[in-house]
Amino acid sequence: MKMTGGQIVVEYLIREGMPILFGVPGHGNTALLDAFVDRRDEISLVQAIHEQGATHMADAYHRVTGKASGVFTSIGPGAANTAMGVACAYIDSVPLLLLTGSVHTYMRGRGVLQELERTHWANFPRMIEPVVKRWWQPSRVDQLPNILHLAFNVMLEGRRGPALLDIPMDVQAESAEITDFPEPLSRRPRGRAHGDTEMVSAAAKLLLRAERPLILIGGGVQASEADGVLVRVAEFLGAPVTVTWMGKGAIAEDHELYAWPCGDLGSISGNTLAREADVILAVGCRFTDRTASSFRRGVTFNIPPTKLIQIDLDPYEIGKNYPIEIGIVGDARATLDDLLVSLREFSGSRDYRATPYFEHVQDLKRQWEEALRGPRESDSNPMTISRALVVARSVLKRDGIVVTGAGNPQSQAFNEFPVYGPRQHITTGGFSAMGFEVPAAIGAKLAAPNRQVLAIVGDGSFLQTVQELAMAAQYDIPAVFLVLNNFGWECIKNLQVTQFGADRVIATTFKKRDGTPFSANLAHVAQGFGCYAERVESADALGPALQRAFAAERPAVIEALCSRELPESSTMSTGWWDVAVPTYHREQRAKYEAARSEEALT
Ligand SMILES: Cc1ncc(C[n+]2csc(CCOP(=O)(O)OP(=O)(O)O)c2C)c(N)n1
Ligand SMILES: [Mg+2]
Repeated sequence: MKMTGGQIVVEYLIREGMPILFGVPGHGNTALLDAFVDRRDEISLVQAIHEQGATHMADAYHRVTGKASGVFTSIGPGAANTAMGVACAYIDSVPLLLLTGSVHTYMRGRGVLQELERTHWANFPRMIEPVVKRWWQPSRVDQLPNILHLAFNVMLEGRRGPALLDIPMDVQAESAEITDFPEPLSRRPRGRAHGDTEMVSAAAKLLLRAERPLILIGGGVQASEADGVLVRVAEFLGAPVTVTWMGKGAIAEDHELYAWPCGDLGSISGNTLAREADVILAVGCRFTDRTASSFRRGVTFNIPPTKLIQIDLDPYEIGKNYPIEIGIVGDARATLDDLLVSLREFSGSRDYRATPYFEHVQDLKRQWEEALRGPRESDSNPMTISRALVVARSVLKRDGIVVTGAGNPQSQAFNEFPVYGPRQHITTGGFSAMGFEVPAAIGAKLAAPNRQVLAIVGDGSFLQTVQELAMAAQYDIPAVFLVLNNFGWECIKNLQVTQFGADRVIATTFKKRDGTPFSANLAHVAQGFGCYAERVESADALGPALQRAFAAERPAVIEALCSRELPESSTMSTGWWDVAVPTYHREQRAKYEAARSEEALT
């Protein structure tokens, strides 16, 4: 059958079951988009306002459904605008197919409109190369079927991530005789990668001997849908569970063994249990500085002497930041399934509730709740973010999805806002990127139209991608956006104040030249985009406003004015984070150096 390059792409995406793509057109991809016209009942194209928004939408669509989606852009600026969103997806191992338009093969290097060509012709792929697993730039139409199957295998197999097809305009438009169109599953490995049997049984024995076992979970647990077996392993061992940003939600956070997060932003319970553990079972996590309190010994971890069992699909992560007792390369779910079988072989089930360790875990959890009580119940006006989060949690249904991105809202939701199931806490973990929340909440709502979706977003982050509200209004996507407006990049201001002094605030608050605080009226802005919107000044008014927002059944923004001065403008963090202090701040520098001397990069 004769097919154009565009038709081949569309046919293949449909065969893969890709439901939706997000993007912005240009002259560089009209030939590709034209091929969607005749297939629009089988696959949808959604217009974003900005290509960054499109990538966050596609990314969140996957995080909620587990299905990969795609992004389409023109050449040059349209393609370059995706860099941020593709980077977020890459660092968090999210599959995403990026389809960019590229220079006609016969014009390469001539400097056509929007071509990057001074070091190499048609050079966009090299701009994005560090954040895609692999990229292709076909030169002929008949290369496309093979490239498409490879791109899907690359995105979906092993540690997932984005793939790029940079498709020349002529390749989109010209046709070739395609006789052997690949059936996706005829070329894709199936099943899961199990960990080494001997190592799994060694891990089971070590865990059964442990007196203070702890389970640390990262994004790999969510990606492999290992949440069910993870809870059974935790209950079998009576092991408390702590999480990274990417792991949050894999265990219901009202489970008695849930210990809240560890790390620099982490909780009393998460950090105490992590540093006291004799054995840690870490699954699908990278041990970043944020999880490990910048590797400062004894703050979050004490590895060694704590013995580490690490399970990860990517061998690169094993032993990267801490030495291991046992390292197992494997899919989280398959390997935990095997581990549970092995545990049951060696031991009967135990009544963990009768142990002193369980009592200790409960006691630490109570301490954490107690520590949060002040900011949560604070009457400060404007309200604390902690109080706003309590109100938001009381409104959001149990299976609601919460989306965060950066700043205080992301950190505080991590520590203070319980979620009750996997794929319900959508956040940009590795990149912690401002601008993620608005488009990601839109993508999440499209992915789960029957569930509530709530973005919890700071004013700074909101303003970076606020334009996507127009897209949400255009498509009637009823996500709710709670904007915690503290008139600035408050978490960074707080860092300046606590590290350098109250008189060292620079370039972080939004102020007029005469020093008066400034903010656009974000509710009015949202109304202008066609959203339901309210500005709320007191915590008591927030609950009813959020109820109205969910009832509005169209995109809705609730702007809540929040505290701007410490201590009300922040909350507890019980770990350590290595953020450099200049030597001329002598006192602070001395303290910083003392703390830094306890970091151990092994
Ligand atoms: C794109 C991007 N630029 C800069 C940063 C650094 N940064 C992290 S949080 C933050 C401020 C966030 O402000 P806001 O969203 O208003 O939340 P707040 O901390 O004020 O509550 C900044 C500038 C970032 N994470 N992402
Ligand atoms: Mg702010």
